[in-house]
Amino acid sequence: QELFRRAKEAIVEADEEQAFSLILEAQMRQVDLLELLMSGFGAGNQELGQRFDSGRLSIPELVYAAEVMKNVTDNILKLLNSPEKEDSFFKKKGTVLLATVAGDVHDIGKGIVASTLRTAGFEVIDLGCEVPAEVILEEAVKNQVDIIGTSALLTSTMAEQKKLEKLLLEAGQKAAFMTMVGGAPCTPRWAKRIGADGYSEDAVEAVWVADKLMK
Ligand code: B1M
Repeated sequence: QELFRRAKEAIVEADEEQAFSLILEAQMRQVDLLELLMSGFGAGNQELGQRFDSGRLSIPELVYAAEVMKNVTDNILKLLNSPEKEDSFFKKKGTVLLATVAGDVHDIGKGIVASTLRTAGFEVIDLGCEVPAEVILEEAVKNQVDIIGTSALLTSTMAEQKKLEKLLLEAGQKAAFMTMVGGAPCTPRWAKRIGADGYSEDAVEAVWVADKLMK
């Protein structure tokens, strides 16, 4: 779609004004906002990664463009999860606690996972980013959640997901929660190795995995 192409361009060019006007345009044209986020703005975000990788983008440029992506994501997720859209009619499927692990600020993907889970009928408690394993466990117990989901985008912070599994075992809480992991460097093999109950590649699969874990 042409709209998606322009959305991609707005992120690559870090043009926040243009990005926000594209969201309005999409709403008027009744384009699915989640698809606009994933296939349009998300594609721009991927392009940023590639440019950064190949040295065509400096860190300050990446930080600036990522800030635009973050604001765009927050805005779309707010629109998608507005209270009037919330279906209080049906019983919630379960509660999922989400966090990006300690030392890791990447929270764009986790935000999208939170949104798809909410849309699918889960209650989501989002603890944000840079959350230590101890706090994750504490909040999971306090809120009696069903699933703990952690996101890690850096190879160095994946170790925190392992730390959480260890902490759950040590605290005798492993059986009380299902756990799932995600984020670009994670794999099904990693999930299995650390003893997590589920892994998902993207936000759509995350719903499928969460559904399975609730059974
Ligand atoms: Co950073 N960064 N970054 N970064 N950044 C990556 C991850 C990197 C791959 C870029 C690169 O070098 N090619 C690289 C990591 C290398 C590695 O360790 N393997 C990297 C680096 C090195 C860094 C810094 C160290 C750079 C520096 O300062 N030298 C620094 C670290 C800061 C820190 O965390 N302590 C850093 C900083 C940043 C910004 C702040 C500029 C910004 C983050 C802004 C933010 O999130 N608020 C940023 C960004 C934007 C990226 C890239 C370009 C894009 C990440 C993203 O948002 N992807 C990224 C390169 C890339 O991934 N191509 C990169 C889009 C998002 C929708 O996808 O997050 O994968 P993703 O989420 C997906 C799935 O993974 C899955 O579903 C989501 C939606 O489909 N998923 C889950 C995610 N979590 C899940 C949880 C689940 C289930 C599924 O269950 C619980």
